[in-house]
Amino acid sequence: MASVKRIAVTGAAGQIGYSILPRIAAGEIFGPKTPVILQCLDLPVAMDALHGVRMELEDCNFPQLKGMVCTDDPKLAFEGVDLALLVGSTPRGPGMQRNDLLRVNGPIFVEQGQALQEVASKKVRVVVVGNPCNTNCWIAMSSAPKLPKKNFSAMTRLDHNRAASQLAMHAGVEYSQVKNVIIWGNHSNTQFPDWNHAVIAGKKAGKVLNDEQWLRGTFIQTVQERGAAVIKARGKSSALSAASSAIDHARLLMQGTREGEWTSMVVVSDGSYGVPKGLMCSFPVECEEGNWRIVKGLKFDDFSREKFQKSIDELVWERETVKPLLPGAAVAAAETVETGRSA
Ligand code: NAX
Repeated sequence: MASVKRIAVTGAAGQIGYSILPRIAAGEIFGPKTPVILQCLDLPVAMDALHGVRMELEDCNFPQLKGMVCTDDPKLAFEGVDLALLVGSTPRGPGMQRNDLLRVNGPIFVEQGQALQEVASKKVRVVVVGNPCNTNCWIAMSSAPKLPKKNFSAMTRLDHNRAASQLAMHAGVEYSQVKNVIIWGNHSNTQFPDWNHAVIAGKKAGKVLNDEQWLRGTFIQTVQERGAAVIKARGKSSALSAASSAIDHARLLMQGTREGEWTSMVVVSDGSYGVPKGLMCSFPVECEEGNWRIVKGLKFDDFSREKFQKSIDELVWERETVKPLLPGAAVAAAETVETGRSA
């Protein structure tokens, strides 16, 4: 039997929490032979609801589930964890602009980054789902300067899955036939879903579809606006698909991508593809045993470069907007990452 893994989930009483917890408890991230302990965090006001989720998980009799912690204290929730899925945050309310959301959620990720640094395993992998996830991840990473930057990532796998399924449906093939789409940039409607390197049943997607107008227009727009379309249809934001994609993200990170395949993931830029060093940006990555590397050497045409640059510019603006939220020491550490200067 593999050694037990402790997995923290924040916002555990929320919609995504409800969909993701049973899948983690069933062993979908580390594999069915690895026992898990779930360490669930939510706000004090959500403790009754979280207790109900706990009862349901107990009632499932998952053989891999060896224990559960349910708490409103980040230090208890993150104690000794190997993996932390940071899902909980304040949703965007009516009339809220993106910078309002950044300012409301920033302090959550300062506190959680600091708590992770203090009590989590030194090898902890941190995956941010709560929006705006790129910049929340940058805040958490910058608030935990003693943890390696490479241990932090945020989720664009939902956008990646959306892009792949749109290509599959347009081509009339099964979902599994589409590989290597890429989401570049921000998890927002400036993201650039890129089909140029994707393959459908082993052939270049552009050649198989032979429909440049659809790819440059409807495809990009559908993927960028899919979250809003789900809200319009369901009256609630994506939860089942977000949970499923978070499972994909964490499983691929921990168990590895297949030979010749990549996933999209928000990771800290090393300067690749002209993305400022230190920015949390979505790239194509290959993964192995909890580590990722950015796929290098892919080419952009002018159209793609312009789309990607728009998203990079938005990320730079977001980072500037949240910098005042970081405690002084964290700002200095973050600037060291950006400039490569030592403190
Ligand atoms: P819900 O509102 O259903 O649940 C959020 C939960 O987080 C609530 O139970 C709330 O009490 C809790 N929470 C709030 N502040 C907290 C804190 N400081 N510590 C611990 N828990 C806290 O939202 P849900 O639909 O589950 O979505 C969660 C987050 O995922 C949102 O920020 C949402 O925008 C984001 N999403 C990210 C996606 C992505 O692709 N990266 C896609 C889906 C989703 O929209």
